[in-house]
Amino acid sequence: MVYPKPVWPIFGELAAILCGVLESNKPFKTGNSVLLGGETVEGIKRRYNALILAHNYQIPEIQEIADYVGDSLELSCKAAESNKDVIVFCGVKFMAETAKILSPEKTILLPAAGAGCPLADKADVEELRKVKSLYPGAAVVCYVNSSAEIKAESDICCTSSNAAAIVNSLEEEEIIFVPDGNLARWVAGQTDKKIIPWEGNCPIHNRVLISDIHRMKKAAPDAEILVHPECSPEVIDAADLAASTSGIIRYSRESDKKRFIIGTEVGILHRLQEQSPEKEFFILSPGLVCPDMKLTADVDMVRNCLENKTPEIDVQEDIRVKAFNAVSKMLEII
Ligand code: CIZ
Repeated sequence: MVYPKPVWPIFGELAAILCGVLESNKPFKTGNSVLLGGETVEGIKRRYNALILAHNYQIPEIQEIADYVGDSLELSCKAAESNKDVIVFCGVKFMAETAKILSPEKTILLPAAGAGCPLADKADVEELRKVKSLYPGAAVVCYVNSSAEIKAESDICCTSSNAAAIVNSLEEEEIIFVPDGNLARWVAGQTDKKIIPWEGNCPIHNRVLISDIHRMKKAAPDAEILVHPECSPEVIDAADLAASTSGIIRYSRESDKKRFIIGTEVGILHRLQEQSPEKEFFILSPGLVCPDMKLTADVDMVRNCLENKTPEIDVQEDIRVKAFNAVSKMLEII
């Protein structure tokens, strides 16, 4: 098959226009006066015409040097809106891929070459095609935590903050939801549609136990428990709120409560504390540490990645065009 030649500026502009809808929930912008081997971060970024993005789960040191900190979609939109040539995405591979899907004309760098996502790895294109053949009338909704190939095979993408709205916006009554089974079941509770869950999960969120909730409720009975919908249904049921990382950050900032127990990756505590310095945050379980997120271990890795322009993330053009359709359809709806 022959695919049309890429029309980069059109993709970039379209992504930026579509992303405009996320403006109301702006990622938090950090300062960046830290020295990177004698040169300020500002200096090194200027030299390379680069933008540094850090996911909410990154270590504090990395969040501090970033232009923007946020969830994967917010950051990919920041990349699309930016006029910089080089984007350093401090996160994991599917996030950098999403940025490349929206901004093919830019150089997207991922400082930690091996930073993957075991949840994204749970979905395989051949398996998905088999499931699709079993449910010919079903739409496929893929969570943003998925490979570019899975996005390309899906009708529409979603994030944890818009998953139920995306599912409810579709005409189809049957939805194959890939790859997170816990998120799929959480969405099933918010729709009349039949959800066919993929049985993948995030080993970090899935590790949280109901006994963690009981233990922490005893230790801090006045605190509210906020968990991510990648946690198991029992944990979600026992919590006060299930929400995306940006949802957890917004809720705790706006709430009258003073103490919160957080059921998502520990890196988020830095941003929570920064946004609400007068409040107290506790992690729900000591197991909430993502080894892939922690592979971006220090600022030197970011500098080396910029100096050497590697590891660079690329997405095969035919896959990228199809994946762009799934991501841009989501952006049209939310
Ligand atoms: O989309 C993201 O960044 C992830 C992994 C979770 C979230 O809820 O923000």
